Amino acid sequence: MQNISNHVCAGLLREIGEYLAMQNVPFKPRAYEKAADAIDGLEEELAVIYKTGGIKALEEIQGVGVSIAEKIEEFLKTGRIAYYEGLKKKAPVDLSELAKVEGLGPKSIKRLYEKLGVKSLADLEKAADAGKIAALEGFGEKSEEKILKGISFAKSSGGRFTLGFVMPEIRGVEERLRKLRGVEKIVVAGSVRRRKETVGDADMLVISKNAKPIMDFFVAMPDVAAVIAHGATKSSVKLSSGINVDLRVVSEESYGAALNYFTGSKEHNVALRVIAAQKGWKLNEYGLFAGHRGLQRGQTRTGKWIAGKTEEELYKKFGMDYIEPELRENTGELEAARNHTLPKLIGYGDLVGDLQIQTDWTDGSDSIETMAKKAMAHGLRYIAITDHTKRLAMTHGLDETRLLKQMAEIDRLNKKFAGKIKILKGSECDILKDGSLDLSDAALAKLDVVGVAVHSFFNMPRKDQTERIKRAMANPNADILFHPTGRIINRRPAYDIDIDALITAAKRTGTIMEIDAFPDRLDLKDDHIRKCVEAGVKMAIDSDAHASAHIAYLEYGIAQARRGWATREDIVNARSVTEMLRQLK
Ligand code: DGT
Ligand code: CA
Ligand code: CA
Ligand code: ZN
Repeated sequence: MQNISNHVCAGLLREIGEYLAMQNVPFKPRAYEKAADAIDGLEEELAVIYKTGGIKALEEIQGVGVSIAEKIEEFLKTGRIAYYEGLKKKAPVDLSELAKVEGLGPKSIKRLYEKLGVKSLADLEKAADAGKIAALEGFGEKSEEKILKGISFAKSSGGRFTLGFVMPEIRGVEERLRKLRGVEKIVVAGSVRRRKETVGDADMLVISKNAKPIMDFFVAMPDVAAVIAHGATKSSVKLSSGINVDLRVVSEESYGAALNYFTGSKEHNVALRVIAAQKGWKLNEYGLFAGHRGLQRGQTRTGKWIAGKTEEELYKKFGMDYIEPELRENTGELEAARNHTLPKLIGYGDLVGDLQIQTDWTDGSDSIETMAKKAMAHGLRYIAITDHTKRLAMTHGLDETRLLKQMAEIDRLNKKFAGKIKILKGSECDILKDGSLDLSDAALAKLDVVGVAVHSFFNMPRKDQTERIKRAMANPNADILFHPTGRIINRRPAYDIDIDALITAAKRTGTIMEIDAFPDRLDLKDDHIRKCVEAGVKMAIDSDAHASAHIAYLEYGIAQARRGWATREDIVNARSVTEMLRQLK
């Protein structure tokens, strides 16, 4: 079976619908669109649904009939849909690219092709720039403006990868380069080093006296799909995964300045340069210089060289404490560094527990025992098993009876693992439409850790959605609000909620807010975390693992917590199990 995400499958079905709409086929386009929407809203992976229930289970998905279920099956099995490929071959335009432009539907794409020969995004931009779209009947100036705006959004949001997708690839490249002769130092900079939740491209720096063989090796790596640039000091490639990587050679004496420059963010760099200028200095990727007049780009020793060998030294010259890369977004870190009030961020080795883990009792793929063993391998001292509850029928969610059975199994395993790891009894209890919980209070009261989460009715009005979640948080059994905003990166925006009101409610009710570490969730976001820190609301960093390999995702949750200025004290599962349990309701 192919490893295909729901998002990719939904995208393909949507495209089928668009091709059909271009051919003026009635009804069918809407059916494909509906099925795609339903799949996008699924909590469960299609592959899992199919694996457990076959094509019949696919047909049970809202809006998915026999014919669409067959196509999903074909896609899951072979990674292709012949029907889609046939439609694509017949159509002359790049629909997947053009349909990304907001407000541009299949019908208008068809007209733009027939009247103006628009086949691609580039054609579209050219036509709009030339004012040709405004002149077209049924379009006008307003829609041309809208199209131009849509093009720039499609350009800016497209092509960003989640950190969790990029990180393993880039670490692989880094390791291969590190082994080469002549590499004195190799380091990843840019948004990857800042651990941003999504990454445009990866930026790497290497110190070497003989860079040519390194550049030659870099552009010839087996997973390079295209060489964008191949030079003596800078090369750029596109990996077969789609990620672009820049590699630059820097000199040892300006290593700190270069690392600082290429780590960014751009906003942080600009602000630091302004501070330098106020002192009569100049800062660039070669170093920090006094008496900047006459200094040319590329000259390293003109002007009086002040600092640049290490980043620590650089910040010190500014009278600042060292600023961790995760903080470099120009959101107050420079002032705090100067006032010596930067927080001591939670460390990458500080977690001792994981409070959200799904198993094969519901939609996870591994047993409780396998998850526990893997958690031990990661150095964790405790985990909470938090399977879904009955309302999520698709996941085979637990009712009160099965929950009791699971608790007995956990008791058995705890005897087996005594002294090694503690398995806590928990739940990812569904928040129902009215804010009540999916399991009885009596059942929840028996558990060690209760997470509550929204998995349905994403489109409620802001006030209602906020009230609904607040009601769930007020339940004396609800310990943690799981993935509080529900956003899924590159797929689904957060549900409309008043996050400040939820943080206030968390404070009042003693509910813990989760930082869900799953790479396409990373929910809470950095600015929400900062608000929790300021409000004194405790958080938990959880993997949301649905397979034992996912426990490694905790790293991305820690990164997110650091980007939100969180310290070890802010995170409950950085504490021993006894201390952690004491912080629950
Ligand atoms: P990304 O790739 O979009 O995820 O974000 P970054 O931050 O990696 O940005 P990128 O790859 O364009 O550039 C890498 C770093 O180089 C960036 O973080 C800061 C620095 N940089 C790039 N352009 C400028 C600029 O125009 N001015 C300044 N001061 N720094 C820049
Ligand atoms: Ca970058
Ligand atoms: Ca770059
Ligand atoms: Zn799940």
